[in-house]
Amino acid sequence: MLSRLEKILTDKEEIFCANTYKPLPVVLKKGKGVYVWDVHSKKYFDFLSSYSAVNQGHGNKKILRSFIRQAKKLALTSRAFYNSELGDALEYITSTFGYDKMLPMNSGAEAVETAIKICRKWGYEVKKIKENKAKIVVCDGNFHGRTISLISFSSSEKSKKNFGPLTPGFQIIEYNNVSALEKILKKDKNIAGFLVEPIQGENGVVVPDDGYLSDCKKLCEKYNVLFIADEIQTGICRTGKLLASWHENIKPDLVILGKALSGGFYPVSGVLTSKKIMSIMKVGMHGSTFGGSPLAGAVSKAAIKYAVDYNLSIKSEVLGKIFRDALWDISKTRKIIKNVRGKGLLNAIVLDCDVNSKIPWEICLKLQENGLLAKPTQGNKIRFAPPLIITKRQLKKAISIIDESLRDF
Ligand code: IF1
Repeated sequence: MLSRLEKILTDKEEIFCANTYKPLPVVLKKGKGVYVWDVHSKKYFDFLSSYSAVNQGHGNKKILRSFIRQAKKLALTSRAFYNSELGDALEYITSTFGYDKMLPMNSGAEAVETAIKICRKWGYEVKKIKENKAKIVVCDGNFHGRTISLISFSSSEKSKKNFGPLTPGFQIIEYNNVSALEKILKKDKNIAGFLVEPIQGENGVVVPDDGYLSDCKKLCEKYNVLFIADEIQTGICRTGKLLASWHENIKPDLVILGKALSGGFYPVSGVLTSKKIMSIMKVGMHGSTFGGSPLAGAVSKAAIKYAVDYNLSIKSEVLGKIFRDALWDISKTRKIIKNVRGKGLLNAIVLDCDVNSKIPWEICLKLQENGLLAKPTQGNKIRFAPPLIITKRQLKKAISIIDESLRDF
């Protein structure tokens, strides 16, 4: 039940903002580390981390310091001029991820669109696909963002209805099915790229079989197709490695980053690739007002440096295992849990209820009452993704809240 103050604030949002969301009935005003506080100063564990944008924790001191220092000096120049931060930041970021170059953008969707442009151009100018014939293979259950081109290849009819005409040039295959990829690559010589999430976040934290990604990468090499990993949600230590692709020791041709690339302070995204592939993007072919700003450079360098210096991958790996083991344990008495899945600190429970059931939402309301914020995804799953700086002690407390909240379901 919302208080009077919360009602005033949520009504304002309802009246003046496009109504494209159904938020949990909580009004947040402060965040620190793994916690957020509502307008009545009630404290919650943030188990969504803004969909893995706040891996480094709310109000991360190191990133904040860098953000404020740069914002005070110079936030934006446009790319019409050089700036003192970008080159230094991208030198650090590209070397950390093992690539030669990055094309900096702002939102994740923009970075996916950018990767599609690079892939298509490579298809025409390097693979010599006939003009306007290039295709990119994607997976059913994908989520890559909400622009017209990106929803064009969504497998959810709801997300594309009445937004047409849709962008052509995409083929959808089954996720986690290597032979489906082999079949299409064998048949169609106009395939320029394969765009895939190493773990499907929005689809309910769907983890593919071990070897799926490496088998697909080998097929892409065999058929001269670019392997494009969308690591916007799985990247930056979320799954227990700096990139989720590294669990299978593969090096995607293009890696797409976003979200925690700035620790949640400022929209920063980008596409990492080799000098050879990026060389096809010439002056005037792409850009953005804020992309590669001095503020983006300073914040993203600080965000990645923090993730590396504080070993967030190892924390995520170790604590994620503890978390999943605990959820399996809870499932012995909380029969509503049908499955537990995830990698590192990107996890979800699959509930034993229909995808249209109200139970997941009611469980999230109960979690909220007990001091933990999470949201259902794809009907009967609840994603649990705390900031990676969570301590073992805090995780244990959160696990007891989840256990307690599931008691009556
Ligand atoms: C919302 C979903 C998650 C992403 C991957 C690209 C993007 C996203 C793998 C686009 C963004 C966000 C969008 C956000 C909610 C959240 C989300 F529910 F929408 F699908 F995480 F699963 N690739 N995901 O996860 O990045 O343009 O948003 O910066 O739209 O409310 P973006």
